[in-house]
Amino acid sequence: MAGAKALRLGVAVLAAVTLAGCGGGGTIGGGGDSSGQASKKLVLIPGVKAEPFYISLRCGAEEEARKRGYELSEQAPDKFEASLQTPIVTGVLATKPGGVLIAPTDDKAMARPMADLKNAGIKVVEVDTKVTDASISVAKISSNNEQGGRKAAETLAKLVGEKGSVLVLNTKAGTSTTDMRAKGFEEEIKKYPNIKYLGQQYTDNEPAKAAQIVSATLSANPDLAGVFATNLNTGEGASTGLRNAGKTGAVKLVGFDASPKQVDELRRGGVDALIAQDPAGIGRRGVEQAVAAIEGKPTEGDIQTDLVAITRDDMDQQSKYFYKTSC
Ligand code: T6T
Repeated sequence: MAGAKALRLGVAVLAAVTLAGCGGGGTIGGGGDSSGQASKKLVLIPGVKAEPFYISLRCGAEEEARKRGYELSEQAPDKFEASLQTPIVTGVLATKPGGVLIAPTDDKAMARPMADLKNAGIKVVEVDTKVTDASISVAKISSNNEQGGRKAAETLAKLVGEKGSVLVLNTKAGTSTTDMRAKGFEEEIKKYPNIKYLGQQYTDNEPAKAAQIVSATLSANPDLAGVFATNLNTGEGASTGLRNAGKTGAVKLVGFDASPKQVDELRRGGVDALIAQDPAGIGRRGVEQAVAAIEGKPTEGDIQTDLVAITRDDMDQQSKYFYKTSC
């Protein structure tokens, strides 16, 4: 990207902590053994199994749990689906850990099973996504997703020369993070009068569906100039769709996340910029907040972690933001 420079979003800006003054609850974590001793067991329930963002989040969480003398285990659904995540939560409830770190796969459907954890005295921390009921968790840690969407719009507008049609590929309605990214994008893209916003289409978080939507949109809109893909799977699928249509590099693509596949596409020109999160930082802060709540100390409410926009020009300097496939 000519003249591109690192578009750092926020080591100083977005890592701010919004002190919501949420108490961690004076009582020691309700989860525990028969002696009433608060459990030092934590369970991570990510949105989906074996996916680089959540693997990187787990790496940070495991590191922090080890440091604090807590034991962290993980139980993950095979797909990003509330119908698969709910029975996992119910099963974890029965084991009565001290705390659960969860990325809810639906901002409404997951509230009930998460409230059951809270009502059993288990400290709930939301990592990455969250439910609309803000009373359940003792802390919520995520990227500043709306800001990330705004930065994606600014980056894409620059890439397309502030003209032509652009499309947003979202994942599934009710995923709080990607919905906020799309919202930020939609608000920011209005600032470019010569850019026609085609709206957003949902991919069910399936790369193949993302590729299919790109192909269909290109047929209906020959002036398609750019695409913003709101997460890892959608970005990988969009790269494939553009490649299949012979439009790699001609239609500019801004992705979100930085999986090894996405980084490879960035290097090969299959994607033009990535908005990377700090999943390990989310994991570390999530454990920190769960331990504070279990030990009866104050928690920090809403915590926002770093985001950084990475281009081909600066990717080698930003490699610390590349996601992992193992810890
Ligand atoms: O983008 C991340 C995460 O922030 C989002 O909530 C769901 O999708 C990812 O896990 C990437 O696939």
